[in-house]
Amino acid sequence: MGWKSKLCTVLLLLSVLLAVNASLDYTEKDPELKQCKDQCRHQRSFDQQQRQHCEQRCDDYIKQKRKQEKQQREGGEGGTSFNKYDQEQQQQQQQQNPYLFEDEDFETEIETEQGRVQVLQKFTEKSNLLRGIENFRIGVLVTKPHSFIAPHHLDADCVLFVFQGRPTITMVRGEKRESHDLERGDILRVPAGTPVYMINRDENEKLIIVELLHPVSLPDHFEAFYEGGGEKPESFFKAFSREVVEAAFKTETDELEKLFRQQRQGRIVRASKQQIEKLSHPTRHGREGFWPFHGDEPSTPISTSSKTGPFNLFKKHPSQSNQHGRLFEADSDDFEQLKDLDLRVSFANITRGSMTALQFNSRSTKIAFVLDGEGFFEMACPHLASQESSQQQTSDRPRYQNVRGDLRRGAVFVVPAGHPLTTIASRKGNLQVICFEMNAKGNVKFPLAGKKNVVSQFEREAKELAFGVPVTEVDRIFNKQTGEFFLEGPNNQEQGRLWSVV
Ligand SMILES: *[C@@H]1O[C@H](CO)[C@@H](O)[C@H](O)[C@H]1NC(C)=O
Ligand SMILES: [Cu+2]
Repeated sequence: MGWKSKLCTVLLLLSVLLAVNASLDYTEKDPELKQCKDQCRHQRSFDQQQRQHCEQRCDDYIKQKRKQEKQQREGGEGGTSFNKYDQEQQQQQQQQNPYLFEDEDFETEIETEQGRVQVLQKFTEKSNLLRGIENFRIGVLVTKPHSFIAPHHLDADCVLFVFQGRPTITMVRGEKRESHDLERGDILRVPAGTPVYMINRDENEKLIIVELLHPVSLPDHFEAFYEGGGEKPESFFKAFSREVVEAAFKTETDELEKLFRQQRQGRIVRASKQQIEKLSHPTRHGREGFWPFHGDEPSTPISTSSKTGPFNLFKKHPSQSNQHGRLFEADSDDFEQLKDLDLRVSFANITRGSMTALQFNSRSTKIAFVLDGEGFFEMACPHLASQESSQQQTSDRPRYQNVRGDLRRGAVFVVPAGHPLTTIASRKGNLQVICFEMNAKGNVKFPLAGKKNVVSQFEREAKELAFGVPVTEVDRIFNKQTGEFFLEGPNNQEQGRLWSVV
């Protein structure tokens, strides 16, 4: 049987397989995809190219399937909204929710046996409404234990967040080299153009890193440049002409070719236990004393400066904490590396069945990445509503459109400044989200429900004038919820009926 027909059998088999356990990783979120790829890997007769081709076919197949499923879902029903246009509106917004990104919106930049890098499409590719953040990109890196990510530099500033695994990252800064052993909860800035390599020193855990990228050359596009390599990854040295390289290295081409030909395993490879040990460099305070015994030559000093080191989000006191969730935040006061990007990084751990109080950010536009759990968000957006009414020439449409998006691991959603939002965790488990918030300086989070909500701070007369009812009525509603920030969620969310019509 030729390998192509084998592939067909594999795909056929897969299309009848239904219930499989959910896989716990971003690289192969879809159990069907994982299985498909496993099959490719276990075809003995395949050479590497055939295997890759086979895996690519799996990707394409799943993408196609996802698209079809999505189309079907969109024909179906959404939640019930508070206002009277609910059904019609729900259907429309499901089709065109420009604020939600899912699997099929990611592109795979790197994929090897050991790991994968995925980059989210440009924000403006989805919608013009996102052009305020067009200069930012989101990436995800996932590797197996004991991996090595080949040395490279990016033409983009990068702020990374470690969700899982134990990476050691080494950066070359001018004549200095510095390494940082990172752990869960660490944030680190890798300045644009810094040559960097990384390992996952954990023996058992996968590495999961989420990155915010800010390109410095083209506004919305970045590239990686690999110093080392052979056939795969291809080193940028190979782009130069023979004479130039010979002169630059004072070496004959034959010898150079030997050097730049061997590596074939790609940009993420497996490292041995000994190599991992050598590449781990504890430079944290309190662990610095290990240095002379760590096998590092004194001629290449390792920096211990906290100015360039990581900041651990989870070691800071949560800024909000109750039984319904916890919020950890860091801005440039906590971590100077966030200053020139004017960025705040926050991590919300919303307890199962709970929600965040309706609220909005005064200046910040937020990019949120779902690390774990399921749930949904709802947002009020005047932009979408006005786009629609201009098409349909109707004046009795609501001014704010309900934007709702289902959230699951790996989803990304964007919340523009000023937009009221709530995020709800399903009853199945905690919803854990990492957020990058732009325009951090001077931003205020305004609660719209619960303690300290905006309306309760209005003067008596203002309340009456604004709502046209006695102040007691306004206060009765706005003071009833005594929780703050994280609240008990809706009861009947499983049916997808969030607010019932009164
Ligand atoms: C989120 O909360 C759950 C439940 O309290 C906990 O098990 C989990 O470790 C938390 N996540 C993080 C990253 O702290
Ligand atoms: Cu809007």
